[in-house]
Amino acid sequence: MSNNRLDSAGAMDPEARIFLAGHQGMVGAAILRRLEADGYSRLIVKSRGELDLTDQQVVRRFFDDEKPDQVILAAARVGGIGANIRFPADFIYQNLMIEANVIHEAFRSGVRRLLFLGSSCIYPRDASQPMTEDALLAGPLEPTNESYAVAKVAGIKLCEAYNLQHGTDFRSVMPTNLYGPNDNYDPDYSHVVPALIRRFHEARIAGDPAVTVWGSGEPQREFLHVDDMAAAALHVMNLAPETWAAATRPRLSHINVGSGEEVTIREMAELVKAAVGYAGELRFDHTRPDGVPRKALDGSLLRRLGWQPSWKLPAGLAAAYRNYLEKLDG
Ligand code: GFB
Repeated sequence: MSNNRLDSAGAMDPEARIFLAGHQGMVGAAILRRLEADGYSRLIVKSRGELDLTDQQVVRRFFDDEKPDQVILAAARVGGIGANIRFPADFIYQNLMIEANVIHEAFRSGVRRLLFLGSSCIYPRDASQPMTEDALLAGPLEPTNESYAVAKVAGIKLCEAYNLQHGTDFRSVMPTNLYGPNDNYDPDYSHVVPALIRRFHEARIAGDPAVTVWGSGEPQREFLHVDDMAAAALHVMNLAPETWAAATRPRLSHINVGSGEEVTIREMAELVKAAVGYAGELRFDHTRPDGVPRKALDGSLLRRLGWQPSWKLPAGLAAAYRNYLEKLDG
């Protein structure tokens, strides 16, 4: 197996040919910006129309032709609580196919290092908070996103299994709830932050007296700006193999990417309301699902390895709202 253009410290060489899967999604686009800013110039990106990652033959041909040095797997079928409840078959099938195809074909074509992006919903619904990496598979999952979570657990376990059987260096990162530029603003199927940005904006323009927030407002969520996530992804990807192995012993698998910025949904609604400059009231729709009551990550392991977030919520939400306005104009 080649050294796949890793430098003497085990980081990715600027000349490495890095396949970034999912560069048009929110996380992938942030990682692409960061890779370009860091001077990586031989990036391989393909739109969904050019490369269907759920199609094994297509993915095999792509790896045979391109032979990338490194892989960052940010492609996934994602969505908020509404989408997870409405499309469980799509979430489990598409994510399993993407992961199995990309991880296996990366291995087949000789890729040594790969980064897989997961989600904090892999942890059990009743895990003690904040959740450490070893909570994985210690109990039942949250039912509203079980399909997605099972697929993401499978992705971690694929990486782990290839490491154990084949000596690869496939790493997984588990981000907390993300927000930022390039988000999906679909009113029914997006995550809470983009949904609220859109709803508060539209209510401000229309002069509506109140805005509806789903659920009780009591669930707690931890939020991370996607640019911080991109920095964390490359930080993990560039850790020396010995450092990564020592940190993730004994299973060589996954690490949390937390922010420590935990708020209730009511508090988040107040923050978005302020960012948008809306003056009306909040109403809570108790017929809508709350999902898991709390989902905070223990991010101390990655902090000990030298990464920390730089965005704070109010500034991050203001920037996210500016991006929403730009998208409306564009
Ligand atoms: O962002 P969200 O869908 O993610 O919802 P989850 C977070 C919380 O916000 C829930 C409340 O308690 C929702 O009830 N909420 C309030 C809203 N108003 C809204 C709204 O207008 N739209 C949305 N979407 N929520 C997802 C998982 O869960 O998190 C995924 O289903 C994934 O699989 C993702 O893990 C990060 O944290 O509840």
